[in-house]
This record gives sequence, structure tokens and C-alpha cells, in this order.
Amino acid sequence: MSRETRYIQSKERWAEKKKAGGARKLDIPSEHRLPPGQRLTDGFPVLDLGRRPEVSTEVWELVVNGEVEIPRTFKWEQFMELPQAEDVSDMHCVTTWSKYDCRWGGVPFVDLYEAVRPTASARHVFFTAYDDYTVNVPLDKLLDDDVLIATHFDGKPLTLDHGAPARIIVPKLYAWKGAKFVRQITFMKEDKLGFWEIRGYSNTADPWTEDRFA
Ligand SMILES: Nc1nc2c(c(=O)[nH]1)N[C@H]1C(S)=C(S)[C@@H](COP(=O)(O)O)O[C@H]1N2
Ligand SMILES: [Mo]
Repeated sequence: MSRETRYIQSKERWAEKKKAGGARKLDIPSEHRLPPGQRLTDGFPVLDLGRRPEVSTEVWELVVNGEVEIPRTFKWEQFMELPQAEDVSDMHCVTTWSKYDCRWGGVPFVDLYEAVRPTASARHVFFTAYDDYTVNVPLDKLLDDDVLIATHFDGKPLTLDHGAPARIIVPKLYAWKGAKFVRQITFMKEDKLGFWEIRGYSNTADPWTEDRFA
């Protein structure tokens, strides 16, 4: 599938979800829902590098640059003017916990994509966070209709523990692929490994094939 087709399909699916009233509980039978080697948790574990940067929305900026026609630096108010959506998805951490029915709210990645217009040569995306965490994701994976730059969880602004003011959610990949406290999104021609990828974690990170380590 071409990138353009992927992007258009994703936009259409987001529109359908919005029409259907936004977030719904996923109704997948549980035996098909938990990836191999995972355990279901009721709580909401916090995983980070031991640093929780307190960045208020007054000073927060999101830089979007690299292989794009329109590089942008969003202040909070400008970012909130982008289209907003809610979506419910499951979260799978490589340390083996999974959490069902996470209700995230924020800006669909496809809408950010549309705002900055990545060039035809953009293939990879590199995320940098306010705690200096970094992570890389292929652009294709980010065009799905469940990828968000989330600012809300369960209808409330993100707490610091969970990545305030904004974090990336890529439900189909292990959760380390989604940067909390996101500060910069760089579109690139070539791939570049992030914090955990350098330390031996898988670059593809597919929970369904237990693709944990490289
Ligand atoms: N900036 C930043 N983002 C991050 C991490 C981190 O340490 N720093 N940890 C990752 C990992 S390993 C997981 S499982 C999820 C955890 O999100 P949570 O703390 O909201 O459960 O965030 C991911 N994003
Ligand atoms: Mo994780």
C-alpha cells in the first residue's frame, strides 16, 4: 500500500470513529486479545528513566522538523488547534504487562502529518522527549488510525507520571515506541536507533510475534 493510500484510509477511519461518537470499548474476545507472554494488569504501571520533567503548557513546545515541507514549532495553544480525537486501545509493555481499554485523547498523527507535509523521501520518524528519551518508528506504522499525540487519558489531561503534557501512542507496537513528554518529532530518510533500540531492544517491536529483543 502506498503512503498516500495509507494516509487517506486512516483519515477516513478517524472520521468514522468521530461520527460513531468517539471512544468505544474494544469488543475483542480476551483469548485473542492478549499477545503471547503478556499478563493483564488492572493498574496503570509507570515506566520511565527515573526523570519526570515538569514542563508546563506555558513553556511547552513541540518542534516538528526534518524531511517536511512545512517545519513547525507548536506552542500549546497552536497544537490544540489541530484536529482532536479520542480512541480506545490496548497497551503492551515489553516488561510483560498489558493494559486494556486505554482511552486516549489528542491529535491523530495523520493530522500532524498533514500539517507539516512530509516529503516523498521521508521514511522514518525520530522522537525526542523532555527527559532526553528517544525512540524511532517507521513512518508507515504511524499512519494507522490509532496513533495519537495524546494529551488526555480518560477525558482528563495527562498526569506527569504518564507523560504530560503530550505523549505518543502507537498501540500496535510495544509501548516503549511511544515517547512520553514528547518535545521533537523529526522526519528522516534513514533510520536512526533510539534509547532502547541502541540497548538491544527490537527495532520492530511487534507484541504479536514477541518481537522483544534484536
Ligand atoms: N519520554 C519517555 N517516554 C517513554 C518512556 C520513558 O522512559 N521516557 N518509557 C516507555 C515505556 S518502556 C513504556 S512501557 C511506556 C510507559 O508509559 P506509562 O508510564 O504511561 O505506563 O512509556 C514509554 N515512553
Ligand atoms: Mo515498557
